[in-house]
Formats: sequence, C-alpha cells, structure tokens
Amino acid sequence: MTDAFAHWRHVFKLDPDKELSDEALERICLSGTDAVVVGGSTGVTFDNTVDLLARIRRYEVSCALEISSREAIVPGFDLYFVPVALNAQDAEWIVGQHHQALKEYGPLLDWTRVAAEGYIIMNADSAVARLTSANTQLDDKDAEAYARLAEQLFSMPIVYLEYSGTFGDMERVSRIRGLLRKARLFYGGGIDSRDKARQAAACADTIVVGNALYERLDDALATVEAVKSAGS
Ligand code: 1GP
Repeated sequence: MTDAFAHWRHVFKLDPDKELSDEALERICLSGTDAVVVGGSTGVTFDNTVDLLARIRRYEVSCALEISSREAIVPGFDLYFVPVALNAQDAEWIVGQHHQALKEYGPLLDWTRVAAEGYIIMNADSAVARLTSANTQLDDKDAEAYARLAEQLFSMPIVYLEYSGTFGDMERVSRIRGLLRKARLFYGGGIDSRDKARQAAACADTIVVGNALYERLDDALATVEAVKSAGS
C-alpha cells in the first residue's frame, strides 16, 4: 500500500460525469492543491475517466483515481483509492464490487499504488448513501466504532468521513480524528468557502472539496489558500 497521501491537507475531487471547461481545469490543477482525485457515485465510465485523466495530465499535480466502478479502472493514475463503504447495508459496496474487480484485475494490480479508504457515509440525502443503502443513523459511538474498525481491525490507511453535499458536524470530525493513531482522516462535504475550509482543516487531516468546483469555482479555489495558511 502507498502512503503518498500522508501529507496531503487539501484535495479537489473531480467528477468525470460533470462538465468542466479547460480554463476551469487549468485553474484547479495550478491552484496549489495537494492532489486531484477523480471519482463520482454515478455515471462514471472508462471513457469519461480516460478523458479527464488525459486533460489533468497536462499539469504536474498528483492525480488519484477513486475507484467507484470496476468498468472504469483506468491505468496511468499516480494512486488508486479503493473505497469500502463501512456503513453500507448492501454488501456489494463493502466487498462485493471489490471481489469482482480483483477476480478480473487482481494479478495486474500494482499494490504499491493502492490504498483502501474506510468510508463512513453520513448524509442520507447523498447519491453515495442511496447507492450503497447506507445506514446514516449513526450516533457518536457508532461513528467511532466504524473508525476503529477501519483503522485497527482492517488496517486501512484512510478513514473518510463523507458528508457529501452538506457541511458536517465538526465536533464529531474532531473526535474521530482524536482517536485515530495511524490512519489519516479525510473529511468531505459542503466545503464551499474559505471559512468552512479552515474549520474542516482544523478538525481533519485532509479536506476534500468537490461540488463547489462546479457551482462556485472562485470560492472553491480560495479553499486552497485557506488551508495552506492555516498550517498543518
Ligand atoms: C464527495 O467528499 C466529497 O465525495 C466532497 O463533498 O461534493 O460536498 O464537496 P462535496
């Protein structure tokens, strides 16, 4: 497994199923973010993933693929994140898809570029929650138990608190970070301003900015500087 993400503080997540102009992509890739992650819950195909990778490769920024569909595993990324939806009620998204993918690609995989992400899905109203039938009715103890399960039982290098589409409970984010010893805490959801970026960066190791890129590009780009100036 790789730990190339060990010092990332800020990440932009790009959805291959959404349109982005060349100019916007250039601003994103030259923004100073630590990495660009390509991923999405629906409509991700081999073709739209290859297209986006080729466009990102014009720049030097690190580029990871978060594998969401086994039809869309594209070679040529620096890193591959494999999400495991810990609170999914549909086992397809815990081990099912992964099992099928490894049946097909297992012998070809370069494991030095792969890292598992233990996802804890918090927003019932998000595409990922619907897709995985996630049980999002989690109290603090539930969320903490999932974080321990990811880190201690499964030795996952990343715990990902996914509030996709809504800004989360920063106290909870902070508490979970406090109990992790080795795993890195990724936080994503609703970061669309400098202020929210700063708040989230104070509570998580790495913050992920997604939707705002498509809705409020200037504000989304400003999150990079907000995180860098907040330090580590
Ligand atoms: C989505 O966690 C990321 O997977 C980012 O969430 O799109 O709400 O920024 P947003």
